[in-house]
Amino acid sequence: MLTDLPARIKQHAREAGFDLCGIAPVVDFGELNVFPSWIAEGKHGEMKYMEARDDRGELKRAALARVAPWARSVIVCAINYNTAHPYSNQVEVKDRSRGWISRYAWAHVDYHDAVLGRLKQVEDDLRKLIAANSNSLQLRSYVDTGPLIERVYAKYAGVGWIGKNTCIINQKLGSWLFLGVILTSLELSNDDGRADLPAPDRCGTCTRCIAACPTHAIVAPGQLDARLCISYLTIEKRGEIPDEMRSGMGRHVFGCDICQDVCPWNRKAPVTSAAEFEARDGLVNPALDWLAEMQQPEFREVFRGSPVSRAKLSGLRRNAVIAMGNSGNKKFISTLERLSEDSDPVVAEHACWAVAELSDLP
Ligand code: B12
Ligand code: SF4
Ligand code: SF4
Repeated sequence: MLTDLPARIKQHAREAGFDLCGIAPVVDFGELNVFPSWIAEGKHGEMKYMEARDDRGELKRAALARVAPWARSVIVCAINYNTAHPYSNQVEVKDRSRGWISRYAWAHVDYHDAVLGRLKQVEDDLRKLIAANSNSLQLRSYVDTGPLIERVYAKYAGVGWIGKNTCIINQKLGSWLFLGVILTSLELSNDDGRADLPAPDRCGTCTRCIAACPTHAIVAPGQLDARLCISYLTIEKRGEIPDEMRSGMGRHVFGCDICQDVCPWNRKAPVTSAAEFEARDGLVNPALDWLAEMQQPEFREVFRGSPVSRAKLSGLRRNAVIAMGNSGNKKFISTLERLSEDSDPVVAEHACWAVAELSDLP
């Protein structure tokens, strides 16, 4: 076996365009014990895929050693997706006729494809590198969909610590990072002279993210109730948004960045060098009436290949209508009255709610 393999893997990850790379062993880390109770308490809401179990009835995402018994190490890669545009809490984006799509979803590309393509490149390099030494090499790359909680492995690989907002934060890059993992049958160490594993927690006494979350979704440091999170409500939740959650959503139409925008570790976060994450025209702080009245052909054209397509047209229009109701901007009333008779019953119901919200204003 090549003794400098971990260093070479990290070099290949850099060549593939990743900003960070580390290696974690396949171990039942303590943080994984939180997951079964998180699911049992229903904090995942309607994200049924989180409940997937193996044939022994164990939750797949917390049982990597059982689900992939051949896996010995997890290569964790991260790429910076930050672009030079304002944060959602900055004055430049306070126009009440506009909404917020989260930073990760402004680009032409879906991060799953962008990250997976790079992971495959690292996989290929690795196969070439050790083909002569091993004929039983197994490698499997995942972005989001693997049988593991990526952030826990990222912490033990030294990519960053898990902040109180539950995000992986790197001391130099902040938290605007996409993660991707390669499970491997190789027994790899991460001991390239680093004494800082797992990544030390640098949140200290700060609690800005918890205080800033408008829907109180961070129920304790490092613990999120997804049912209360604007990101879940705008991206994952189908159909009707519970009445009591609507006003807290503000003008968010897809995802939410608040708990990262307020984080001091993102104050000087560098901008990505990956051109594909540059924002598409019109998506930073988009006009709400444009989104609320959008029809399928334009939706397909504007959001082709974008993460926003996950919400589907109906979800995006529903979110835009709620945002209009929260905007305090009475000029939207006539548009909303028209939308309250929309052929999409979800859009129509939320538009009725929004009209009532705006009409009640002095
Ligand atoms: C489901 C999911 C969501 C859900 C639930 C989020 C969540 N916090 O669980 C929703 C839709 C809300 C969501 C939102 C977002 N997501 Co998301 N999401 C995922 C996904 C697919 C699974 C996450 C998961 O397993 N959650 C289960 C819970 C239990 O795990 P957890 O919250 O991470 O909690 C662990 C730790 O916090 C730990 N822990 C740490 N300290 C402490 C302390 C104590 C006391 C305790 C008890 C526990 C604890 O215990 C838990 C493990 O059991 C991952 C990809 C993956 N496969 O891992 C992406 C992922 C986490 N998401 C990501 C992103 C970018 C986002 C958003 C920023 C998108 C946006 N702008 O809207 C937001 C961020 C919201 C937030 N504050 O987390 C990135 C995160 C990158 C990063 N830097 O951390 C990931 C890794 C996707 C990727 N491949 O890049 N997401
Ligand atoms: S993404 Fe928004 S709603 Fe979700 S925890 Fe962070 S601040 Fe709260
Ligand atoms: S805002 Fe403060 S507490 Fe929250 S993740 Fe950032 S440093 Fe940690």
